[in-house]
Order: sequence, then structure tokens, then C-alpha cells
Amino acid sequence: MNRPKIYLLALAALVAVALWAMAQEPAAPSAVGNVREIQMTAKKYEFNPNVLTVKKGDHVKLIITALDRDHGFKLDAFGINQKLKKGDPTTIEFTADKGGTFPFQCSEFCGFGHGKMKGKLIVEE
Ligand SMILES: [Cu+2]
Repeated sequence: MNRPKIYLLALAALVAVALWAMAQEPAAPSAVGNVREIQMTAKKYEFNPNVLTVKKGDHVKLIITALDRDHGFKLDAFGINQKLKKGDPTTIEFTADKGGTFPFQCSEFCGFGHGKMKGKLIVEE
């Protein structure tokens, strides 16, 4: 065999291995729900978006960035209470395994409007 042919064979083998490796990627943790990635921001005194709608069974990945100061994200129904450091995107993951409407709120006192800094998660059955 001449050299170019060997290189081509080696390249083909590499491509085959790469394709095989991609095909072996583990399936999503739950076969039922989809992964829902939602970007949010938090600032005095609102979350944006402040209404989140997902489907029951979805694996929810919230990526929240506090813009103006530290805030918090508290979603009691799913046992979540996470501090959000200003400027650092914080990832919060959970599985929406029950249907309904669940309030969330800021859990880090951030000023006179803190008590009004809230939103809701709607999990559709
Ligand atoms: Cu607050």
C-alpha cells in the first residue's frame, strides 16, 4: 500500500470511531421528559421570565443570572432554595415530576420590593 492510502484508511478509521463514540452518548436520564433549558435573569425586583411553563416529566435546567446584586431563587414545591451571586450564572436542575402551578420567589433580601419579587412555575400534565 502506498502512503496516501494508509493515511486515508487511518482517517476513515478515526471518523468511524468518532461516529461510534457519538452514537454511544448516554440517553437522557429519563426517557419520558425532555430537557428544558431556560435562561433567566434576576434583578430588583423581578425574575425574567417570571412565568415558566414546562411539561410534567421534563428535566428542567434553569440558568439564572442575577444582574444588579445577589438574589435568591426559592421554589418550595421542589425543595429548591439557591443563592444567586451577582454576575455568575447559576444552574438549578430538577425534574418537574408533578403537575400544577408552583410559586417561586427571591430568597435573599434585596430591598423594599423583595417581597414582590416572585413568579410561578406551571407544570402541565
Ligand atoms: Cu430579594
